[in-house]
Amino acid sequence: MLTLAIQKSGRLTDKSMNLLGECGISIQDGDRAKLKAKAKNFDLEILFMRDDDIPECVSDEIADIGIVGENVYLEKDRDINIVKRLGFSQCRLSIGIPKEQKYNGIEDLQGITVATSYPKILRNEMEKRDVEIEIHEISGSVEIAPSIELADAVFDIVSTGSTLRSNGLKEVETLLESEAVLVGRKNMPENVQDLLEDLLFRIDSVQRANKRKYILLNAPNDSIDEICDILPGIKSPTIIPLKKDGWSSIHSVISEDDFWNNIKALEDAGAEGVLTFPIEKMIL
Ligand code: PRT
Ligand code: ZN
Repeated sequence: MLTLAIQKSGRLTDKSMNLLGECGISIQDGDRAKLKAKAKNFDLEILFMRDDDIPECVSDEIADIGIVGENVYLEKDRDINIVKRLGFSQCRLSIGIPKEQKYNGIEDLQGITVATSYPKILRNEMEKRDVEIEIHEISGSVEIAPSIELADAVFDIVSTGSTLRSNGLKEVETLLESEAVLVGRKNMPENVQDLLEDLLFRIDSVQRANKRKYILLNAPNDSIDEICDILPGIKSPTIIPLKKDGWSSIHSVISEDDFWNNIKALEDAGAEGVLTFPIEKMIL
């Protein structure tokens, strides 16, 4: 059996459960008041816990794998691996200083005191940048530290920046970009490794599909070559003749970015009736 630790209740919980759902794994009882659940159709057990406990739980081999923010993985610094980057719950870890203070560059941070719940990441990142600071570790409400003169600056998670702004701070340096990651323990037994490979295969299919769209459009036959150059397709687009003489329907798969970047070119080439559909899974 494969044992997966996920956050019991927080920003990662729904997205972690959705990912399992997209991988075709349904959970026996969705009652999260319980600490454990089993999958109905995959040899998987789920442990629900605080995100901070997940790296230790994986390094102690209570769980084989876990889903955490990269920030938590790095700060806890356990002997575990990142098995897969998951792309959701993106955020950045940044330095914020009082908004009225002038800022010319990272050298302005030399010698200041910074309040944070991420002392290890902060120390590493500042060492890389050759700037010496004093770190004041606090576990919550980091943003209020400058206003109560506990520190000159803060280092914390930023997403929209509104928490910093509402505490009279401005973001001046991003030291780390983070996203949810699947972490795994070292030296997995072979049967557990096989189950993990199966799960990773499913996650890859879901990630490939999420990045792409199925596109369908109509075009005059003499535009087909030009449109096919714009739409590379998986191997080659499918072309089906329409009842209307001299016209065809072209079907292909396109990335979301390519779609928006090429929509004008498609129109200029004579495409009409352009439709896109989400793809549920893209297996190979
Ligand atoms: O209870 P438990 O310990 O399990 O949860 P938690 O409270 O420690 O974590 P949680 O659920 O808040 O976040 C889990 C993970 O989500 C984090 O470790 C990050 O990897 C990721 N994440 C993504 C975020 C945010 N975005 C985020 N905006 N984590 C926290 N925030 C907070 C941040 O702490 C700050 O207070 O949101 C505020 C900043 O947001 P903006 O939009 O105002 O800039
Ligand atoms: Zn936490």
